[in-house]
Amino acid sequence: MLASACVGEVVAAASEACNGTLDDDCDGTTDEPGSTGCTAYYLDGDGDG
Ligand SMILES: [Ca+2]
Ligand SMILES: [Ca+2]
Repeated sequence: MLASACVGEVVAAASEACNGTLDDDCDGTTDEPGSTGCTAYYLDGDGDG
């Protein structure tokens, strides 16, 4: 399972935020491309660019 604050429901009113860990809108995908603050790439988790 993904680390998430979700309880098994899609939160339609929520927006995915690119925070690296959580499925903010509970759609089953974490930090999907197009999420708020994200590019089409995965977050650079270690910050080395
Ligand atoms: Ca999501
Ligand atoms: Ca997120």
